[in-house]
Amino acid sequence: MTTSDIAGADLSHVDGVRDRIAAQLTRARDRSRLLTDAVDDHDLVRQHSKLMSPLVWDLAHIGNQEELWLVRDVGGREPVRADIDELYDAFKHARSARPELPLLGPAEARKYVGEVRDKVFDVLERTPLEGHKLIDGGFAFGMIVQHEQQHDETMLATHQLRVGEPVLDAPPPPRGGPVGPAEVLVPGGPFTMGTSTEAWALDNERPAHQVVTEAFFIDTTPVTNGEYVAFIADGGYTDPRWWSEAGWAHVRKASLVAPRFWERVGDQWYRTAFGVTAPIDPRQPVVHICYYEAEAYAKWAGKRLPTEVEWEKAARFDPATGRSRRFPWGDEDPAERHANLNQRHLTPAPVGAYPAGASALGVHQLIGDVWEWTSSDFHGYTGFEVFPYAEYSQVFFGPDHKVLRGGSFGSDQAAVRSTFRNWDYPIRRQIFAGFRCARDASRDESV
Ligand code: AVJ
Ligand code: FE
Repeated sequence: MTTSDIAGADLSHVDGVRDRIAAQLTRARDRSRLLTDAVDDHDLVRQHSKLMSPLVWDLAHIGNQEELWLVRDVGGREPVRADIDELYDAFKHARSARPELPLLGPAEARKYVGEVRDKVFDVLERTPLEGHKLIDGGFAFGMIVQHEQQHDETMLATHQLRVGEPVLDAPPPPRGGPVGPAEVLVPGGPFTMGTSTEAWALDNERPAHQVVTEAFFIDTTPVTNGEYVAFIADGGYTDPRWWSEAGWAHVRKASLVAPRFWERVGDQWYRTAFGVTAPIDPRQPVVHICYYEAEAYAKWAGKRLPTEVEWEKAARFDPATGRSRRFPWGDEDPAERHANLNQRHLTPAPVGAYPAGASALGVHQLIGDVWEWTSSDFHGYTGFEVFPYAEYSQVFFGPDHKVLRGGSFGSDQAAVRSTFRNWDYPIRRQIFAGFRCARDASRDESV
């Protein structure tokens, strides 16, 4: 099985909420299986980076969350394995400590997640999908589908950190194309941010609320490898003028000189992706940079990072109607022509590869390709309510985490929307993160 075998997401022929849930659960499991069957038992139990869990931890954790919410809570059934809850509670053990735990081995973990899944299909058949908030519209099932897909993206990042022969395979992304002007003007005024209606939206995306912005410019595309090389070549990493105080301290301490997984040979930069080393594609969005690098590049370029408000307005605002779309291209679910999602390819696509996915204002590749760092700290919107548990979002609110938007080539469409909010520490580079720039519009530019 290659990664493209798990990428099909057209569920438009599937009738009814129950059948859609079943199809999404199966899609997620196919992907988890692909990512864990691709390597041998040694690679499943070992730690490929202090930043990551052993793959076999992610697998059993996926099953344990599914058991907690769908078998026990929604289903009201007896526990499958109450004895292992503590091992797979992400708050009890740091990722770096997980390899030393008495974890289920690969065969046990596979058996466990299979047993849980069998019970979940039974619960799904017998549960009315309405009547209380946790289950309305199939929410709890949607939350668990997203949880599995989020861990699958994390496991994909573990694969990227793994050293050894390539084990994943996928076709190259579509070719790039024209994108029009380098920047797009987003008009000032109100727009609707967040959602109160998207059935599977998580608590931090809620509620829908009006936000007023000034006019601003946002880049039509994410910053590319070619553009980023110019920053490196101009001495960007050694010039404190471009870095924030925290960014400069970090770049010195961590000795950063280029994006993670890059290496220079003579005059050429190479990048290693999933075990394959090749010259960088100057037209692909840069990936595996931290927040501080994005911030420094933007300053060097005479710009800044967008706030998450600006990012979402550029993605959703339709000036013809004044309303906010579900996705940049409209209200329809992502199709292959719209965005580089679902681990269909193992790399960001060159800019201009998805003209059908551009926003009403003409901004490209907001969804898919690379997560985009914004300048915003992660906070609850006004009217935020914890649902259904504080450990999903609320415990991460505050100045320590920066918001990322849009999803990457490794995000599944079940787990990405224009309202979806991701977050991480500003020093992290193992996630599939890049960025685009923005700038204020001057008075005569904004008319
Ligand atoms: C939303 C991606 C930051 O992986 O830490 C997984 C998602 N929450 N299990 C993470 C999540 C609980 C979360 N992110
Ligand atoms: Fe989790």
